[in-house]
Amino acid sequence: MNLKQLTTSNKTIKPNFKSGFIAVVGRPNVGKSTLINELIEQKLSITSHRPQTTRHRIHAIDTTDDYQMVFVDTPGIHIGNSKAINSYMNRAASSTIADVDIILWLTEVGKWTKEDSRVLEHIRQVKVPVILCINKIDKLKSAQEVLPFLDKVSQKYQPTDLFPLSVFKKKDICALRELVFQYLPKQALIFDANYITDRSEKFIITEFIREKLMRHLEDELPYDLTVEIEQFEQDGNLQRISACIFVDKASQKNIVIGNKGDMLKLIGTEARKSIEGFLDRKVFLKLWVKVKQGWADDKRALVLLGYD
Ligand SMILES: Nc1nc2c(ncn2[C@@H]2O[C@H](COP(=O)(O)OP(=O)(O)OP(=O)(O)O)[C@@H](O)[C@H]2O)c(=O)[nH]1
Ligand SMILES: [Mg+2]
Repeated sequence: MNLKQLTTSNKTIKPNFKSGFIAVVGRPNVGKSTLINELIEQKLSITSHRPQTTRHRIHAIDTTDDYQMVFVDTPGIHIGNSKAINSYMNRAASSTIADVDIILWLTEVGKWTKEDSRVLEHIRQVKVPVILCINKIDKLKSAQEVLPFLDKVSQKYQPTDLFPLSVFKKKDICALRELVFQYLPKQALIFDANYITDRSEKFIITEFIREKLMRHLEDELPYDLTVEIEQFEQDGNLQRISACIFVDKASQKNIVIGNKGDMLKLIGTEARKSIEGFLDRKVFLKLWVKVKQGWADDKRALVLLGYD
């Protein structure tokens, strides 16, 4: 494609335009999804204090006059869980590593685990630039404290760049974006300039509902549930959404509903606000809870529930 001829939003794309896929990978809970939301300055990927929040690969697209960065959020690569859904999540992450222009590998300062070593096994196979991000340095009392961890990880692997950061610091996010820009290949837009994700509105909405469930429910319960949209209709400026929360056991249904429906009401209110922010219109959200025993370890059920 001739870059000079490519136009978008009535603007000519610059001849030095850059674009590419940037995988964000790492073990669970290191801050991958939070980083992506900060990089694109929009909430697309769900986050929580719990490991294994992200279940699907999601493209988050940032387009300017100079570049298009397609960040690929991935589930945390993990060990110890052997259900079909865990294999699906690990596969979604490891297959992404093999097929991008740049890798952002996230770890957490001071906490190298067996799962980081598992990620390293995948990273060793790649030939593209790898930026090893040491996240959560805001937890340190002084910047010096990062040095022993930098030493430790450098002995295991020499990335293209080592980049200590806190995802919550704007300065760090800007510096990381500039570093990514350096490694982006010169090429035309991959997606239309108006796209922000490869996922549908319905997908993002099920994720927002699941985020509230991840954040409010305790113990193992959030891992035993999934969300499916049953009705999605626009009525003027009102979006009517009906969604079903599938749990694994009958006893879990009562916990999700809560005492006099309190929990479901809380989840519904918080999810509705997030969805309204995302869609930029009023939302009427109805939530149901149903039991679908064994769904997380049933390959056919997983496909029907969107884990394909
Ligand atoms: N203190 C601190 N906390 C952070 C930072 N970045 C992320 N977190 C927190 O770490 C937790 C996990 O963040 P996520 O973005 O969901 O992590 P993830 O790597 O996407 O996790 P999975 O989807 O489970 O693989 C959340 O509670 C975030 O608020 C950071 O720089 N500093
Ligand atoms: Mg995540």
